Amino acid sequence: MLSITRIALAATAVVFLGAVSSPASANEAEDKATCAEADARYKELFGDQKLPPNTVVVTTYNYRFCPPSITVKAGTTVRWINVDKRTSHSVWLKEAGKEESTRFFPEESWEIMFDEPGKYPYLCGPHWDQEKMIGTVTVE
Ligand SMILES: [Cu+2]
Repeated sequence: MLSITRIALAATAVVFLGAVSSPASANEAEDKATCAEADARYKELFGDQKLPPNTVVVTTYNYRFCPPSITVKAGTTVRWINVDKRTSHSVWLKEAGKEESTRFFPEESWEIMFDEPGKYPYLCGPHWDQEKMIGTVTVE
């Protein structure tokens, strides 16, 4: 009697853990795959483009910012480049009290220089709500 209860509890624990951990890792794997595609698109489109000094690139692709989180030094310009085929995106540093950027279309970009250390979460205006297209810039 006792051992049956133990087995049942153990089985419940496994099912519970599985339910909690698998959706998160599935999303993470999906995001990684999306960003790998975005990197390939970027290389195809802009592979030999020289960036100005102190500039880093974040791509927008398939409703994701790639990479979604970056850490930069104060004085760095972040350039968001759209490597999608037909969707436009924006960058909205809403928590920092900024206005939403203009929408940038495939192969277009938008950029801003970060000179104040801090954590800057941002959204894509048209896609943050439905698609959870969000990112963070941490400035050191
Ligand atoms: Cu978007």
